Amino acid sequence: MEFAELKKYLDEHDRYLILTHKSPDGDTVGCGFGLCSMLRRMGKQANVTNSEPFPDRYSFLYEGYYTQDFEPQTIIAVDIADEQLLGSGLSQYAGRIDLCIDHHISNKMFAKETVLDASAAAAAQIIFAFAEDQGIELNDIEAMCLYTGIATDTGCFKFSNTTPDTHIAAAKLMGYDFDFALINRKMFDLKSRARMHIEQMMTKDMEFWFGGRCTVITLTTELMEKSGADPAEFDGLAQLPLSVEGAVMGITIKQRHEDRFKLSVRTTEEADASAFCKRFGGGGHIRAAGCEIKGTLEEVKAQVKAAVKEVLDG
Ligand SMILES: [Mn+2]
Repeated sequence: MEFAELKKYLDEHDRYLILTHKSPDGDTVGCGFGLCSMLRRMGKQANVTNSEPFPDRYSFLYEGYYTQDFEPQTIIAVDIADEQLLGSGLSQYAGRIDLCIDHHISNKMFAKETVLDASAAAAAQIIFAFAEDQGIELNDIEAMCLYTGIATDTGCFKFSNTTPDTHIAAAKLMGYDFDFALINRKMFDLKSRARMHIEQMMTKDMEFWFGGRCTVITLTTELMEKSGADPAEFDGLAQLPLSVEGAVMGITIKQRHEDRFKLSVRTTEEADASAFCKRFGGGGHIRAAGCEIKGTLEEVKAQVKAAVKEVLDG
């Protein structure tokens, strides 16, 4: 669907329910509340929802939001590539989504109408482009929501999905009145004390194999329990080992069960993470992949070390 058709579609329909994906990120939440506000200003009824309550982390995106009382007629999904991502709380909408606005090349085309631009760094970048193309003036809150979506999906404009268009969209959004520096601090710099403590432990016990060309951190269930931190605090550690200078491979070994470990592998252009994980029946992308290995921690480490040696020697 082109932008002009999308505008016509939004004008002709009403009673919108906007669905966001499970384990919500800044893009899906930003798109949800940004689009909801735009629709309400167009004189439409609109609500936003998620499988679970929206995380506190994004509370600044829905501060003034209130639920409107109406029976939903038009179901929109934002930043959702697959109906599986609706989560159990929204699974009743599977098969009845009217419109999907997304930027994932893997989109399953499950909605009756789809606005898809896989070159956009964030779904929020598509909504911004739509508003600009159709002469829809944004307000400060909508601009803040869309900016947050773009900033979070690009890792604060660091990931390779960032394009000149991404920066142009962000630059125009920064012209509105909201505190982008505070948002980026909240999204990228601030961490809980528990998280800081976990990173401290991980850094302290980091192993440097083969002269530091492979760095390894290990998360045992014992260590995770002892920390007393929420399990979610252990997510997203995989990037940590590769941040050490000289590392070509960064491996995070996380205990799943007594004798089962999950590996997250990150690599620079000198090694293929996906090929490495395939050896153990896993897979993924060339720079980021994963697999599971059975055995005691010692056995798993020995196997992994032997495989790493082959990769680094090869
Ligand atoms: Mn996204």
